[in-house]
Amino acid sequence: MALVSLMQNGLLVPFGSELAYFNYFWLRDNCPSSWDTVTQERIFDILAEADDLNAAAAEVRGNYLWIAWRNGHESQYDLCWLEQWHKEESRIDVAIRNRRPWYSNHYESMARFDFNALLDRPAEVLDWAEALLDDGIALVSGMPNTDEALQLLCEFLGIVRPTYSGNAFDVRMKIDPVNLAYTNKALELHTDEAAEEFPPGIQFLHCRANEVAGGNSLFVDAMAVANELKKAYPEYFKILSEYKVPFRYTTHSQDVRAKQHIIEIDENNGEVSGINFSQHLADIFDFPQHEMDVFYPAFRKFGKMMQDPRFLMTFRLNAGECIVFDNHRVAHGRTSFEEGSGLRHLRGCYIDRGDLRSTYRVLKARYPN
Ligand code: AKG
Repeated sequence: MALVSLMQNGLLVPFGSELAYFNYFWLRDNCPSSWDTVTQERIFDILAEADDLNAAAAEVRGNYLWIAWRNGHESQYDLCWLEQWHKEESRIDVAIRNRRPWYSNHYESMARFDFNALLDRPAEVLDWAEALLDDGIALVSGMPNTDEALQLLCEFLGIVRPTYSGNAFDVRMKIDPVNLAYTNKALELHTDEAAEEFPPGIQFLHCRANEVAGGNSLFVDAMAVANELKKAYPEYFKILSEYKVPFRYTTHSQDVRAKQHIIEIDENNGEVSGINFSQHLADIFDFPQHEMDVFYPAFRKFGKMMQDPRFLMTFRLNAGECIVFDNHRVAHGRTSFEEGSGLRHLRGCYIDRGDLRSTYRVLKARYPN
């Protein structure tokens, strides 16, 4: 029988020629009896355990590790499960999938879905979620010309996430515009709502009408650009991922401010997880003037790389289409359009990235292939 060695704060389990160490608190916290079988939430209170929590005996029994705790409780752990933790194969996976970079020619190969097909076939929603996780962008066509259609589309993936613009916003020319989107001016590449403490994750832009001369859509995989910046100009990449930049959004009744990293790094794996970029919402950079000497070249290089024809995808959004994209990964904008040349109306809203990942996990478990 394989011998388990009891130590002061944990125990050693033999896996082949290796000895794997497990901490007592971790083991007790994750005893199978710690979980409510219905809600799958933990019902065990580790805080109530003695400070010197300790095993009285432990041994391998068949495929299980058995532990008798000093307070009389007994636990059994599946050895394969423990081995996976030991090999770090069970780390909680937040990001889930690998992101595929894309470039200016992505329009033809962009993942496309039909509103009614999404409505009828939940497995289609899984494909859509995968495309959004991998590429950060997908096009939905066949959208009814209603507010409710957009709300429903969001609800396939999550819950509409309100922002300082409310539950949804209408991009069309307005008499007293509170932001540049509501004019006919060009909108340079940006991510939305960088002035919010937590800028929203997945953005939906439902095109209800686009009859104007001009007004084409611009999209760029800013994650791909950031990774290229990292290779070509590591010192710029460092600056943009370390400095926090102030953003501000003001209306007659709002003054929303937050500081963001231009390039966000995933602290779990050190990879680019997103960006915040908006010249029109950037507030006055407030770090010491001599630091502007290094910051501005980095900021300008990154912004110009996003505009590079190699990265920038341009196309026309048509009535009945909804472009859905990761607002932390994909920067967007539009060209200016001629006033009086027709109607242009886009309706937008957001859900959180976490909602997308959650829906993906649930559907993946339901439709594994
Ligand atoms: C925004 O509302 O943030 C936009 O970028 C609008 C895009 C468009 O008008 O095409």
